[in-house]
Amino acid sequence: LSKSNIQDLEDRVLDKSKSNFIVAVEGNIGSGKTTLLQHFEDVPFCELIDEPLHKWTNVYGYNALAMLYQDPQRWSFAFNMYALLTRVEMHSRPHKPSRPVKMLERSLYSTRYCFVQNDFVSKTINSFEFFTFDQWFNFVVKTGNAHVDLIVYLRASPENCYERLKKRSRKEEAGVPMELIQSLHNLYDDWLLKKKFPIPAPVLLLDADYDLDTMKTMFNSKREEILCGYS
Ligand code: DGT
Repeated sequence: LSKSNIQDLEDRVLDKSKSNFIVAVEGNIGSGKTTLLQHFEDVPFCELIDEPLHKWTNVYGYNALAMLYQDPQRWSFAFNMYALLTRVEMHSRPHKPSRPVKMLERSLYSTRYCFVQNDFVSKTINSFEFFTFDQWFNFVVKTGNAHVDLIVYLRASPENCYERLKKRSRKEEAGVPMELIQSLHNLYDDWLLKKKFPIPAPVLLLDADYDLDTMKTMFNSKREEILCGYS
């Protein structure tokens, strides 16, 4: 984005959103959420809060993400409880005065409706663990610590997500099976398209199956919608 573009964008976005605004970027593993966040990194009125991956790979010296994929039965519950904590931190971090738009990589909602739901259905967590997480989730939502104003859903085919995942070859994700990508894809659709779970904010659906350049052009043309929900 050029400097004059950004100034123009700032005037229009801030005029429309009127106050602080929280955007959650959602989508499967490998759908391109990081690319979207990076695309807006020069926008001075927007604060980017990416996924706390560095925290998950070093929890008091434990690589929790690696443990999760090595033994999901043993570690899913602990991982998701820790994810709940780090996500609440993302949601509730105060807006910086000069940055009224906050853009989050995922939200507490996808931890619950996609990851934890998948763990419960595939039996990597049991009913007691599921209800414990769910009670915490409900409490956090009820007490206003998971607010979002807009969800941007990057929807890519499971095959593309899996390809990208293989290509970037994060060592912790070496054991991620295609079944997980497929299941998360279905759960994202259940939640954000079929509305089988509560949707906390309006959804902007973006087709994320295109190559990088095309995605960047799309992000540019939709920049106002992405940053404040209006074009
Ligand atoms: P991107 O840019 O769309 O490819 O997204 P990434 O890969 O930068 O980030 P993402 O969303 O794939 O998350 C990193 C890893 O953390 C991935 O292996 C999935 C896992 N993960 C993220 N959130 C949760 C969660 O809430 N629960 C569980 N169990 N795993 C999670």
